[in-house]
Amino acid sequence: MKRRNFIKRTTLGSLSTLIGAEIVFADTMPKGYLPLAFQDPDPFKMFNKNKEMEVLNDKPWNIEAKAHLLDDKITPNSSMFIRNNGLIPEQIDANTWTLTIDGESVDTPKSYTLEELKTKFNQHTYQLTLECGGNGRSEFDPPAKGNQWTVGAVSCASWTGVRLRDILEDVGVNNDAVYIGYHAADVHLSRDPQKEPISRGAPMAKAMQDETLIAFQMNGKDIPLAHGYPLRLVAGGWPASVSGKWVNRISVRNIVHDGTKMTGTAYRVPCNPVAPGEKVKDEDMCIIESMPVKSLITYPRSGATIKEGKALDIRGHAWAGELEVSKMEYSIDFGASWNDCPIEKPYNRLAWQHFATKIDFPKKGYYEVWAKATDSRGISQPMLLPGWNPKGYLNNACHRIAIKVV
Ligand SMILES: Nc1nc2c(c(=O)[nH]1)N[C@H]1C(S)=C(S)[C@@H](COP(=O)(O)O)O[C@H]1N2
Ligand SMILES: [Mo]
Repeated sequence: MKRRNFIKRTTLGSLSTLIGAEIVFADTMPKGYLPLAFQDPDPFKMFNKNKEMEVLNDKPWNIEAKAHLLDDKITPNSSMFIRNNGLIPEQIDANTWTLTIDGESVDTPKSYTLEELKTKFNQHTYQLTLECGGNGRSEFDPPAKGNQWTVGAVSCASWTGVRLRDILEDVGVNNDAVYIGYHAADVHLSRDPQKEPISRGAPMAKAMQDETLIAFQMNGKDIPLAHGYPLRLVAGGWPASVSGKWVNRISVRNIVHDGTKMTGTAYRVPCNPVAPGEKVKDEDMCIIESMPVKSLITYPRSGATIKEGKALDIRGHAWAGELEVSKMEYSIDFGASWNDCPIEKPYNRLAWQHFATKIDFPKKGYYEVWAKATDSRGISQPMLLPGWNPKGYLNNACHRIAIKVV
């Protein structure tokens, strides 16, 4: 990226200064060659991430948070997970960026500059929970291929933008519209320009919700590059793969969008439960829509110790896709009994909710605190694992932390 251009313009002498040693065989170094000393980028610096984040993959970049890094009510960039299917676009010029609305259900495609989007439509800000469909994948058995996310592929940031609905109404959408599909500027791993790393979407009803935004700000600033600068679709409560980063086109489709990662086992699960490892026919797979109820203890970290006779403060967040979390409970006896835990109302629809309580332990020893949320339909998190599926999606098992009372 910038670094490469910088190297082109840099003399050998200054390269040596940067490396901190003379390049002894500089004469025979190929012209334009980038010394390895500059080839291993530090993802924590490059993306401004907390050093405790876990890099699961560097081609493409996939980085997850740990539970305790998600303690803030609004997730800061420094602890927001990164999930990329391809390569981050390298040349972005916000001044010439456009969003085009097209597709079978649009008679006359229309394009907007960022400036037009910002001035023509009302701006809205929502806190929106974005959880990767594969969060928790590492627990499934038989294991599923893909990034082995544990618990940290979830965030709830504050997103500012304009409603997709307002844009679609401005363009004019025909009655036969069933789905929107996004297209973005990231590059396929093969670098083949004909291929898209990912192009997903949502049914019209989700596209038209108040909270579905075409966002240009995250937490009050330009969206960080890794999270979709300069423009991103944000659809809270659904698998975060629906929230296309670096979006430059949205197609209004008269069929269920058939872009990359909309079919096969990608972001689809068996419509009915299957035995672990079972082969599932393509027609028996359903697209993931609203994410299931889930929670995360963000304080203390697992492994904490506390003095006998003292109460333990715990806190965290819970969310339930399109629904609200109506009850929060914890257990210190491996789920044999449950205690109520106060939980706040969401800041807005599709924002995660915060819980906190104090826990007393009967005597010295090893304990686990298990957290369980229940959604407004009365559905709770499973204690250990939900139903198996081929790609290891939707693991909403109770989060558990270990505590020693000494
Ligand atoms: N253009 C584009 N959008 C994308 C992706 C991608 O690879 N390219 N990944 C998706 C997936 S699978 C997830 S989970 C979220 C991750 O968002 P984040 O990296 O901002 O946390 O972005 C989604 N949007
Ligand atoms: Mo994802």
